[in-house]
Amino acid sequence: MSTTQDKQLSDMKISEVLIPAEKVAHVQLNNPLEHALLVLMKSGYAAVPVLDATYKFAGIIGKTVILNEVLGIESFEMERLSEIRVMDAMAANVPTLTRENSLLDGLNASIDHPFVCIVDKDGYFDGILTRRAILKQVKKDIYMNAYKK
Ligand code: 2BA
Repeated sequence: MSTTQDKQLSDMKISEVLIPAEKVAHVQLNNPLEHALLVLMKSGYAAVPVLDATYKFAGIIGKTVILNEVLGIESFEMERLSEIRVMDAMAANVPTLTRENSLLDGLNASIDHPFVCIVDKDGYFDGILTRRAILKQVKKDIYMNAYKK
């Protein structure tokens, strides 16, 4: 049986390289932007998924969007961080895939997105597919094909 080690990217499914939900930093729809900014700063990520109270995927929130929300005419109005909720600032219209999608589908989506959120058939959050995971597989493919010649 072939393992992830020797599989071609074109034969792989997203489930084989997914970062599972329990390892992904996230925030919730009702959180104030202040909490979201804290999660982003502490984790070091530029953007993280947003989930509802039942762990269904709702969107993505990032540092740039948060800072834009509190940017006034001449200064940042930091008190607004506690007044605005994540649901009012997040990007909701982002593509999602399922763990059964091919890694090639993931590669296509990752051209425009640093990470793609993976959901199950009912919309529950399953994890993320990162550019890093895809690039590692692309590198393996290139090395494997070069070695075959
Ligand atoms: P960024 O935060 O812009 O991170 C860009 C790349 O920088 C990451 O690429 C990774 O290679 C590196 N990096 C950033 N912060 C890191 C950290 N705390 N630990 C290790 N490496 C770090 P990718 O791994 O391809 O991730 C793409 C994007 O996926 C990230 O963009 C972030 O928005 C999101 N992401 C990745 N892992 C996550 C996780 N465990 N929880 C939440 N979001 C995650």
